[in-house]
Amino acid sequence: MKTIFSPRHAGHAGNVELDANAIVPAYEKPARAEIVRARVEAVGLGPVLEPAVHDLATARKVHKPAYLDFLPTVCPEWEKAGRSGTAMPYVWPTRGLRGDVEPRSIEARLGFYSFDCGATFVGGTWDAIKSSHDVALTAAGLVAAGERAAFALCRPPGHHAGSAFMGGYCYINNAAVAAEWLRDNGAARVSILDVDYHHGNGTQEIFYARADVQVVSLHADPLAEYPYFLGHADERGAGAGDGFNHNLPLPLGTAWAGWGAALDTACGLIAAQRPDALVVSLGVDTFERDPISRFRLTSADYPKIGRRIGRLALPTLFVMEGGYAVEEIGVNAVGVLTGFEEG
Ligand code: OKP
Ligand code: ZN
Repeated sequence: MKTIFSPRHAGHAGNVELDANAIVPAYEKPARAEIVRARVEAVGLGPVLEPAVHDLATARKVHKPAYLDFLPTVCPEWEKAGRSGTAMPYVWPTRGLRGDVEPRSIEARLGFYSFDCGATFVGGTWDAIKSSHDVALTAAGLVAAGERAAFALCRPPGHHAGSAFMGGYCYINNAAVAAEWLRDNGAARVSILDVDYHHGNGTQEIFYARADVQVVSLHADPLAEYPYFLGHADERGAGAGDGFNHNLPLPLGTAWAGWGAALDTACGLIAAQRPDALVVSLGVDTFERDPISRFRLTSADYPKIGRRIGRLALPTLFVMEGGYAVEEIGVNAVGVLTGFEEG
């Protein structure tokens, strides 16, 4: 299968993050994408191609236009305010405050358009966000044109980004934009399977009231794990979308036995939907040695994931999400893809 990859991700570098009690270098760093690309080349998965430049028309259907317009203004405004280094939100309009009035100052607008302090900005961040979006849409185009599968090697990731908020290293929801684009380009029904360790709260929020995009997610139980405030099993969709959202939360410590069984359940739900295309939010932070996660999958398990997804026999777009064990991220992510191709 073809991989779409943009070197422009690399400008999103040197960010810091708040890690419980310290400011540390961001776990979501450029080496992640470089190591995955190197592994794609090492195993000869297929050609690695740069994305075409796409407009934001489809992104404006899944995100609020004012939110998208805000993203490229962050760094210029941060500098105008006399600040430097990593721009990071730190005040939010939570319950009891006004979430309907957009303030003027950049520090307040960062909070207005986020749910945590995990989506940070440096000089190259907007360009990387836009390139990641272009990667997803270019790869979606390959699938729409008849390829069995394509790999969007997106960075930054997207599944925590909702219609009007960023968070958890995510800004534009690449998988959601790709799913929406597939809907507009011949797929009447699309399913999204999110196998990242963390619940894809943004993807769920974007499609929650829709029946044409089914969202199925396997993730760590939000009672115990980030993003904490969404991802429970009783969230089934709303209105026309009732019954089209499926959460399979799993306990911390889950290994292949429990995880593989949940994947089987998820694949059954997708097969029953009979979608015209599948988008996989491919996070490999389910790995036993992931530094911020607590599942116990091994490198030998990732090809099994790909084989099971391959058995669905659907046109499939893989979109890179998380995975922070940088040494093994290439073997694990590409293991899913080679398993898919064998199966
Ligand atoms: C993004 B993706 C560490 C706290 C947790 C958020 C994790 C975001 C994961 N400072 N930070 O789903 O892999
Ligand atoms: Zn994750």
